[in-house]
Amino acid sequence: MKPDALKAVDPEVFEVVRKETNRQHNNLELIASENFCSEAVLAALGSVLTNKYAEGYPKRRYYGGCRFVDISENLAIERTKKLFGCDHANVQPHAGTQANIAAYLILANPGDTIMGLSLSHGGHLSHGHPMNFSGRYFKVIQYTVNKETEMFDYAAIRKLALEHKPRVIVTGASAYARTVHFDKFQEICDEVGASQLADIAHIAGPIAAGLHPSPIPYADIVTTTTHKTLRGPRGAIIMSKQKLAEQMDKLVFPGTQGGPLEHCIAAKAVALKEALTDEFKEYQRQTLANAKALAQALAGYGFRIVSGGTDNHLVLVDLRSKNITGRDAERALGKVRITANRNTIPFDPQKPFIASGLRLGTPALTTRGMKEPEMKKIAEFIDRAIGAVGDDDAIAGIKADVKEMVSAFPLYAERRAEYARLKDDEPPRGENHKDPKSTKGNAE
Ligand code: DSN
Repeated sequence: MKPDALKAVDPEVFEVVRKETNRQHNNLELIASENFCSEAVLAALGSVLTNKYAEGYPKRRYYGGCRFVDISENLAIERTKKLFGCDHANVQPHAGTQANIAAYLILANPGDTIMGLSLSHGGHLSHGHPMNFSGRYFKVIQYTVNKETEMFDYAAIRKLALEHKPRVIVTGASAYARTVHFDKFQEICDEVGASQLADIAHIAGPIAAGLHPSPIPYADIVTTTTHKTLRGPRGAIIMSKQKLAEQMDKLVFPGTQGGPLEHCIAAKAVALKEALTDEFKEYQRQTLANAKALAQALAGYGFRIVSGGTDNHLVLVDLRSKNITGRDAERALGKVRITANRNTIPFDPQKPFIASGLRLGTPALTTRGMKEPEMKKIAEFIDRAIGAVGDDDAIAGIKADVKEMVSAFPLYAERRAEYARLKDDEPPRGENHKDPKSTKGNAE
């Protein structure tokens, strides 16, 4: 649908989409789990495939008329297998947590013991948090990072596993900047008789590009979202060894989900095709180089980088030396149009809602074409913004510098031009059309 038509049918939602498109262009996006997918991915996502019910799997559906969505779902499956080298792939999970629900139910029974990284040490809600289904239906043992190194201590994890004999050990993280050694985790799994469930949602892109060790040779099940470093639509994928293929498909549908989102699955296929290119490999290399440059530059401004650096796309920053909490830093950055999220640091003295850290990631800005020189400037903007709380002139200065930077790396330019045209086409509204404030929305 052309934006004109959306505007005619629902001007309120049109405004949301217009403003969000401009916001994404006008802000420096440093949320480590976000990215900007391509126009091709968006085209598949916004297609009539959303209309189709296709419960079941290609050639084994419970509805008629599935011959075309069978093709796109098979493409997504085959491309996943090629990209990651897995035996079996299911591309139907609606989101990462849904993928993990199915994975747990294949590997364990409710009440069994599972072991995952604590959320406050960089884990994920679905890795055993007490408020999440994973913490409610399983007995959970949480491992942490080492207090000194702030990295995984495989000897300590082994000791914990030997003590509790979990059925499943979950590997992978949401805020861990160092290499995950899936082979070492597998040695522990083999020793205690556990299955390894690797959740690679954050590092799927570097793994696909061969820049981070892959869990595929080791883990029984690997889950990933498709919208983070993989730069696809919002959704997830499960991969497994052949021996679990049939069971896994049954656990996704009908076990834990109903009808698949065939428009999302087609968009996953497009993103996976993009991920199989050399350009994507180069994009991943630059994302990691940018994270290193950002970490180094921030350290130069006196920020303490958790674990002393990064091996992947994210940087975890301890703000305590700057006398500001994660929550206040997130707000200070928001004022100058830098988007990031507060995050707990290992052994954080603050509650998660306040937090002592910031999690910064480079996937989105690297998609815009930014490189090391921009990362150095962004570290400077961050340092200035954190020092500028309450100083309106300083904030205005940083905001102007951010504006200059984002203007040099346009995002969704054609869409924004179209929205701007529609905005300009609006009939003058009495005296108000002369008021510069009437076009303020364009700069959101
Ligand atoms: N909420 C995601 C993140 O930001 O890492 C994980 O699902």
